[in-house]
Amino acid sequence: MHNPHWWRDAVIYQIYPRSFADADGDGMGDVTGIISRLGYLQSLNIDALWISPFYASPLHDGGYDVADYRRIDPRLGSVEEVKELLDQAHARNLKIFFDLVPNHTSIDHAWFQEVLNDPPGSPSWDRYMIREGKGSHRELPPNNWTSVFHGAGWTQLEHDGKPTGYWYLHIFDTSQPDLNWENPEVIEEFHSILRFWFDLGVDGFRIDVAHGLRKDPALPDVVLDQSNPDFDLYRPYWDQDSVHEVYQGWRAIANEYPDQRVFCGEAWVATEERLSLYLRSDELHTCFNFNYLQAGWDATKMHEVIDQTIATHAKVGAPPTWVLSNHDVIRHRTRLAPLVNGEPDLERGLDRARAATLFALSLPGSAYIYQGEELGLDEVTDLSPEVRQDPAWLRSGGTDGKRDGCRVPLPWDTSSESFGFSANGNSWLPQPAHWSELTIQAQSADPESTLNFYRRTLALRKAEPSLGEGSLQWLDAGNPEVLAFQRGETQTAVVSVINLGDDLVHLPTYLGTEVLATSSDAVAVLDTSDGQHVVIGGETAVWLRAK
Ligand code: TEU
Repeated sequence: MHNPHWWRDAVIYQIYPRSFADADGDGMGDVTGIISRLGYLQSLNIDALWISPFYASPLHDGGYDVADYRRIDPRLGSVEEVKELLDQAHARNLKIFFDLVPNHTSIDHAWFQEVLNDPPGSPSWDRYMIREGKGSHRELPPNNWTSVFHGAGWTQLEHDGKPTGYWYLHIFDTSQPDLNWENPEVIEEFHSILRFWFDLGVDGFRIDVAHGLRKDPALPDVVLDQSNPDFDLYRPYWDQDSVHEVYQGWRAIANEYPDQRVFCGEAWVATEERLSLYLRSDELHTCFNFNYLQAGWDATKMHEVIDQTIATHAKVGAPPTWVLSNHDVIRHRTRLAPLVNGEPDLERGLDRARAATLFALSLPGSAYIYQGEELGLDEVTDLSPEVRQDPAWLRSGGTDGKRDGCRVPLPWDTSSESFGFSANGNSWLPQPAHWSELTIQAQSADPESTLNFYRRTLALRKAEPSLGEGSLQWLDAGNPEVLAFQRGETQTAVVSVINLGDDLVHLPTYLGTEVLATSSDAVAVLDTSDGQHVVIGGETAVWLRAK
C-alpha cells in the first residue's frame, strides 16, 4: 500500500554509481550493474536509493559536472536502462532519488558552448555568472571569490583566441561554471528537467549545493571573520535569502504529482536555524544534517547537536536526517578512529563506527547510509597521485582533495581481481588488498560481520513501531560518557544507549534489561549477580527494551 509519508523515516542508501558495480567491464560502475545488484540492496532492509549523478559528463568532478541533464553518460548507461532500474526497484519496494546539480553545469554543456562561440554580451552569456574584470585591461577577476577546490573562483573568457576582459564564476572547478539563477530561462530549464525525470518515475532528488544557487547581486568581496567558528560559511555566495524562491517553485512542481515526490537538500549552512528555513512546508522536504556528522566522537557535542536538530526541525514540522558518511567525507570508520602513534586505530574505528551507526539509526527521522559503510570499509589513504581524480587534488597541489579515498569501488567477492566489482577485473581506482576480508561474499556467511549487523539493525528498525519518526526523551545513564534516550512512551519503547568512553559500564536497571541489538556482540551482557542489569563495553551501543 502506498504510504505518502515513507520519506519521513526512510533509510536511504547512497550509490556512487561509478564505484558500485560494473556490468560492462570497463572498470567504471554502471546502471546495469546497479540493476544486477538490486537483490543485495533489498537484503539490506533499506527503503530507498539515492544515486549520485550518472548524467552525460566529462567527469572532471565525478559527474557533478553535467553536460546534459536529460541524458545518461553512455559509459554508465541510457535513459531506457534507468527506466528499467526504476521499474525493477519499485517492484522490490525501493524508492529512488536522483541527484540534481543546479548550481553549475559542465563546460561541455550546450549552454556554455554557446557562450564560448557567441560574442561578449550575447543573451547566452546571461545564463552564467559572467562579469567584467577589474584593472585597466580588465585583466583582474571581478572580486576576490575563491573556488571551494582552491585557487581563484573566476576564469577569463576568450573569444576568437583573445581574452575578452569578461570572467566566468566557478565556485568549484574551472570545468563547472556557475549558472545565473536570476535568469528566468535557467529557472524554466530546471523546472522542465524536474518534470522530465518525475514523469519517468523518479521518487525524489538530492539537491547538490542547495545553499549556493543565488549570489549576493552586488558581488562584494568575501570578508571572513575568523573569530566566528563557522566563519567559512559566511560568504556572499552561500545561503542567500533569495535562494528560497527557487525551492518554492520546485516544491510546487513536486506537489503536482499525486504520489509523493520529495527533495533532500545538500545545504551547508552556519546554523540549524538557517537550515530550518529550507525545510518550511513550501520548500524542501528534508536536508542533510551535517552538524551531526561533524560532532565527532564526543558525548557533549553529540547530545547538543541532537537537541538542536530536533528542536529546530520541530518548529517547521520537518523530519531530521542523520548521516555519518558520504562521497565527500572520510569514511566514518577511519574518521572516528582514535590515533595511535599518528595512525588511525582501525579496529577501534570499526567499533566506534558500528556504535555511532546503531545510535544514529535510533534517532527520530530518516537516515543515510553510504555504499560500503555496511561492510565497515576504511578510507583508502594511500592512492598514488597518478590515479587520483578529485579536482581539488590537482588544484591544491596535492594538499587537499582526497575524496577519492572514499570512492574506491566496492569489493563484492573474494575470487576475482577487482573483488567482483567488474567482470574482467578492471577498476577505475585500485582496491586495497586487505578488502579481501571485507567483501560482501566473505561477510554474508558470518553472522557477526558488519554487513549482517547492518541487515539485522535495519530489519529491527523497520519492525519497531517506536523507531523512525516520533519523540525522544533523554535518560540519565549516570555517566557523562554514556548517552541514553527512550523512543516512544509505551511499554514497547526502545532505549538507545551509546558508551563513548573506553571502559565497561554497568547500566542502571531502569534503562531496561532486554537487549534488542548491540553494535558488537562481544560486549553487551546481562549481569544477574546483583539483580539484573546490562553491562556494555567501551565504544559500544545497544538498543534495550524500556523497563
Ligand atoms: O559538494 C558541495 C561541497 O563541496 C561542499 O563541500 C560545500 O559546498 C562546502 O563545504 C561549503 O562550505 C557537492 C558534491 O557533494 C560534491 O561531490 C561536488 O564536488 C560539489 O558539490 C560540486 O558539485
